[in-house]
Amino acid sequence: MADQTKIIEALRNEEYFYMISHMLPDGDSIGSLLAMGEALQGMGKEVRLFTPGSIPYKYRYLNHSAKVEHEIFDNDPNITMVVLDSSDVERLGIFKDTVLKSKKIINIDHHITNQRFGTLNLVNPEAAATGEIVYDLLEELQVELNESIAESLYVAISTDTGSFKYENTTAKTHRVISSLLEYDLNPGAISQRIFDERSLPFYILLKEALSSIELYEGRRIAVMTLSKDLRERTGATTDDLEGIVNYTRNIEGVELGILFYVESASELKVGFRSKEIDVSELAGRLNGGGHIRAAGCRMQGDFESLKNKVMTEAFAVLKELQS
Ligand SMILES: [Mn+2]
Repeated sequence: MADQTKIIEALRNEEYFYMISHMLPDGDSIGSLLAMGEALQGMGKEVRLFTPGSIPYKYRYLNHSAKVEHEIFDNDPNITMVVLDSSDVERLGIFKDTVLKSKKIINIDHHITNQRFGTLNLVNPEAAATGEIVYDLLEELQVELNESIAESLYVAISTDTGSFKYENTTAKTHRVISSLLEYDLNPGAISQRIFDERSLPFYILLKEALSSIELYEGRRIAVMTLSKDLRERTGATTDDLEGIVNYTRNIEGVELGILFYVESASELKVGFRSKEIDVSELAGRLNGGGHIRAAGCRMQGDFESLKNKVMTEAFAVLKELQS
């Protein structure tokens, strides 16, 4: 029996679920978590929702977001874990060990680099968002959606498609969105809240990020550098980092955009964006992962030598693209 069928059975038959999404939660992880949580509760299940780390302010208006827990919990290996939008268990942060102890782990995701750590895995890299997979599951479970489930799924799918601008957007995406819009959603208000409105510290940080840009390889690679110290000086939170890396790729003629975020003297976070290069593969060479046009990795060591290492790989993939 295919995992998807077994997952439907498990969701129908089990009584207790812990639903968990990844750290540094984004709209897809939060929206999928809230939608699926509310749907299962509506089916009479006992459900607790978890994210490692707090929910970004702009998503806190979503129904039930206040019910999401962030602390480690007592674990009973018989409780079914539903992990959403997480390519590997490391991304579960403090919940990793608890999840791995469970006898039943349902892994629902769309990252091409997903490690298939579940006892049941539903991984569909064709789906634009985990929210799209959740929509299909709820349809198969014959769950009647309501306005708040529809809004959570809308947020999940619209964020992971960059408001339907990214190339992961498909006809299927729009079919799903079309049926969600039947539930009296207000896409203008949602996109103003989720995409357009940013904090003032975000714009101050963006100014610093833009002035740090270096161009390489005939302006085909754009590199931004930020540090935790700089971020804190601007008053920006880690949420405010979201989306900044996109400004590298958006420069005319740039193929590959890189953001170096220096967390500490020995820790570096790297974000990749591209127009044609498969950056999930590039990130994979550096023990990271992600999507074809948006990926990243974390590295340990001193900044200058890590930067050299990343740039060497970046130059190599650009050369492969040209050849
Ligand atoms: Mn996602």
